[in-house]
Amino acid sequence: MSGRHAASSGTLETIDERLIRCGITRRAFVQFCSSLMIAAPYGLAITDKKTPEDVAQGLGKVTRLPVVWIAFQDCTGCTETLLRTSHPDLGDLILNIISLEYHETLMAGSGAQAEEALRETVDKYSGKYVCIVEGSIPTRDKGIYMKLAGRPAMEVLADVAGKAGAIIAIGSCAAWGGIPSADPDPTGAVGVVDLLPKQTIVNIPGCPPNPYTLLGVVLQFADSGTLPELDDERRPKFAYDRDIHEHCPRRAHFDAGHFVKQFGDQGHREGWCLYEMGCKGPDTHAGCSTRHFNEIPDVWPIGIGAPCIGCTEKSIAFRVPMFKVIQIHTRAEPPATYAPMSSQQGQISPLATGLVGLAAGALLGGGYVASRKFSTVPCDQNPPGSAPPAGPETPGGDAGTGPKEQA
Ligand code: FSX
Ligand code: SF4
Ligand code: F3S
Repeated sequence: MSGRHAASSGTLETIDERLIRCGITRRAFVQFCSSLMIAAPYGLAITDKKTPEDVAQGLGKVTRLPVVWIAFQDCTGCTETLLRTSHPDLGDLILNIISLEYHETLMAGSGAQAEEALRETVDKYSGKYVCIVEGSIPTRDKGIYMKLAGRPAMEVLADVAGKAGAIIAIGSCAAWGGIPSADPDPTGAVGVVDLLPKQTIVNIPGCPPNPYTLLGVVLQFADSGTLPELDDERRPKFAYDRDIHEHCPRRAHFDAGHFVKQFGDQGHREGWCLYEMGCKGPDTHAGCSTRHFNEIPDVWPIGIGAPCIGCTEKSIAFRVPMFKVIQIHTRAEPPATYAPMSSQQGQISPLATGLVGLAAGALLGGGYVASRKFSTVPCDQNPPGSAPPAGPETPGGDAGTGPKEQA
């Protein structure tokens, strides 16, 4: 179904009409479009090879897509990530770009009134709306662990998602079970795809995911009725095709063999690599290292000094302990733009630092500064891939037991 087709029903406005009516400036909309382009540098039809003004012009003509948002076992983090922007106007703008017809957390009505609103929306836009599902669905004991208006969540899902034009499972809970499915999984929590395997479903895992990924998918669907290309896990490739490690700002320290050994140690304070603290970045596909949260630079796990827990990966987050060191399966080559920083043993070559000083005409001063920068904490003599790392003193309490690798 196409958003433009929906326009012919005469019931929904275009994005331009809505923004003008609500007094939202063109500048704010163009800024939003430029953020969307950063989140989806390629692979999203609405932003491909365009300028922010082109994107704004194209999107302005699109009919606002009716969205029905249902929530099951979750923490509401996915809703928060969409609306908890660093400037409140952006949250407003987002709600004007899509037509959020039903969302239990955000709507004023409750009880029978809310139920009525859901029924009306589903009937009115049957086959045309996008159903966004947040949270996992309990299946144990016939799904009795979560009911809405007396109906098990499984039944609500089949009814509401079943009549949608497309389904988006937002967050790791809706994509594959997430936190509620962690051992011992008391409710038999599963993702949408487990219950509706034949439906058109886009998974946007992350706990929470980046909101621009969701908006990109919704807007492409509104514009052309198509979905972006997906990977084997049904994740949009434009947002999940690279691993965190590829563009991590700490990658140079990984290559140089500089590893944090304990939270708060000198290496941690200097921003060294968190691999030995259990960082799952090398095996985790997501754009967090280049697309930070809340539009604030460095607001993402590694940016604030915490290891990536692999929240977008079904086989890692809430399955592999947070601080356990993993074996790397998808080692990325250093980007070509990085100058080589380490010898094969993972140490800075004294010759290299000396030459830098010589070239600057200040051998002693330059060499001293360079050696201070890299030598306050000894480099790891056994970088990943050469020999097992020494066991970090992790909060899990299993320090000193040697390598703790994922099977
Ligand atoms: Fe929370 Fe969403 Fe995590 Fe789950 O995100 S941020 S527990 S993925 O369903 O609200
Ligand atoms: Fe960054 Fe983690 Fe890779 Fe280290 S292991 S470079 S902290 S992604
Ligand atoms: Fe999740 Fe790792 Fe990004 S924990 S938010 S995928 S840095």
